[in-house]
Amino acid sequence: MTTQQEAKLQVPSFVTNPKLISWVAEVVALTKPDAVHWCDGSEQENEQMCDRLVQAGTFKKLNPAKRANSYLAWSDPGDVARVEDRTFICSAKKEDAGPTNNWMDPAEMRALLQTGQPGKPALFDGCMKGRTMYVIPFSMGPLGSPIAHIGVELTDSAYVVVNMRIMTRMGKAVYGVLGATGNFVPCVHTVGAPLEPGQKDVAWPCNKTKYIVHYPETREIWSYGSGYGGNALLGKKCFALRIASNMGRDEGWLAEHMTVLGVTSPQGKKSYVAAAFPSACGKTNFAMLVPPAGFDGWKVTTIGDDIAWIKPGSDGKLYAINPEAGYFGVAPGTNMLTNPNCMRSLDKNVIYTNVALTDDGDVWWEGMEQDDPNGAKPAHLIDWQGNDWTPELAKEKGVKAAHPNSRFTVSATNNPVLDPEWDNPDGVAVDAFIFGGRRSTTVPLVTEARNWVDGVYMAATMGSETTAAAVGQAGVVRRDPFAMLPFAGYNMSDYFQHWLTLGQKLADKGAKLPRIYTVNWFRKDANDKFVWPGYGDNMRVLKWILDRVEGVSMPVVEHAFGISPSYGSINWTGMQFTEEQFQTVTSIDKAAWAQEMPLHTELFEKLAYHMPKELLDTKARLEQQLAA
Ligand code: SAT
Ligand code: MN
Repeated sequence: MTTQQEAKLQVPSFVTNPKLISWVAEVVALTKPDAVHWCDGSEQENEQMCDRLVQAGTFKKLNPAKRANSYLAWSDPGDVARVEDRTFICSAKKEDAGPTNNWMDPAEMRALLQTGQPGKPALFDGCMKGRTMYVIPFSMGPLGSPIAHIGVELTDSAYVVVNMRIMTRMGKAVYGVLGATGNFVPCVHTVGAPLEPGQKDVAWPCNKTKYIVHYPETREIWSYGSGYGGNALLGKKCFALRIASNMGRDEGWLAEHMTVLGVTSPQGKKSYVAAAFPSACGKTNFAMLVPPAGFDGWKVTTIGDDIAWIKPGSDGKLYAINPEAGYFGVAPGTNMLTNPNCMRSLDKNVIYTNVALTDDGDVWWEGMEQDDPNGAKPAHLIDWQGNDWTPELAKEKGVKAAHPNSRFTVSATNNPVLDPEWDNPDGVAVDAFIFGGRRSTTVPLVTEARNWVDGVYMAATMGSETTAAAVGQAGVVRRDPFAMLPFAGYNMSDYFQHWLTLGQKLADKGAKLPRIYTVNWFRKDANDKFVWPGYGDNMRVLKWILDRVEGVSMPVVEHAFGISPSYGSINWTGMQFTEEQFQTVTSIDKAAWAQEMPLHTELFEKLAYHMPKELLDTKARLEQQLAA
């Protein structure tokens, strides 16, 4: 290091990890920022960042009487969601990334991003010129928890800093846990928009070229060109799922795209379920569910809304933590009807991204008209692209006030139904796994798998209609195994095998495995209308699941895929839902399944390399049963 470089580094006395310091120095030398800021996570630092973002035009401060200490950011219109086609798993061997991930040879990728080639400078070379590099130390999971892991993100985006402060346990204490010898996952992020001397910055810098890159063997993340959500907040999907799934495979635990929620019965019995759904399919709503009429004394509490890390305990049970500390939730559709607890958590200390701005400095998104006494939309708004918006314009031209993937970033501690155990370093014991897709046909409301292998099969073959959470066409059915298609950091067949192996290991030890369920809240009728009301009424299904786990005796419907409730075994108090409607959401249509099974075959053919034999056998058995 030259003295000039050392002076630029400005290592504070509380940073004592030589590996961290030399890595930061290396990345500084490559990316050439004007300055380095080591984040301490303090209130004061946060204020400074927010002021900086207001000055840059990235943040608008919202009316404090409406939303205290809250801000609104509008992104570049080309930078609004995860970019799956620009996301790479650069394992040494292509087959280890598998056919569902984009792969590039790590040496080739490093040449492109980090080292350059003759006549072709590396993308990260000088990418932070004119900007400050922020060093963000963060813990995924409670500080010092045996289930938690530490990461450090280097970024040139202050927006990332303030979001990471909400989404993770971020700050000075993490350097303490790291100490002089601790390990961390290195995460490098740039918006990819260096500034020439005197050049004026834009409110949302980003680059048309985007790379979201993971090196699973060395547990590294390099992200270029996007400032948005899962592309830029590297603790989230990049670390907590893609890198962590690799750590989990090697070390015998699970990193899953799951919400974890607690359910307390009127008798005070507490259970925990972990539920996987694809992005923008209602995980946050499920995690904060308000039990409906007829469920007096029942309570649902949140451990996490998006990601779970699950490790086997010495008693053979599976213990889950939420590695995150906040929620990066979808705004549109959220209202007092669909998620009152969420609405109540959004009045202070929130960062909004790509929602609309009201004339009195508040935020608005599609669905909030539900909460207006007259069901009315505001007469005027500024939409997420900064244009005037009126209900008339929306009707005429179909312009959305908020982007369909607009988000709120809010601390878990704002949640009025946060589970008291959410920060417990030991995690909570999982009683049941739930897997759900968005399917307007075919898949019944709820099914219990007869055993672990059948459950893994059902999760592995899950399909779901695509949403706005990723760039691309929405509403197309694609296979989304375990809701992990965009997030599994290694070969999907090996991932299936990992689930099977873990189950077998626990069973061999005599452990009682959590039961596995699939659900589908999204069946539609002949008029294209949802039949199941969803939201709070999902409690009725949840209770059936917990009754089953408890061993409550009740009549059930047995079918090829497993066990479903009879009409009479669901608590319908306070709800009008006829037996006929129940049929519409639970029926197994043989013709529909005859079309569905070839899609399972297609998936298994694509994943033929290392596809576990148990799953192939299960498929053959199901096909036979359906044909009979
Ligand atoms: O953009 S994120 O990955 O953070 C959110 C999501 O798509 O689930
Ligand atoms: Mn998610």
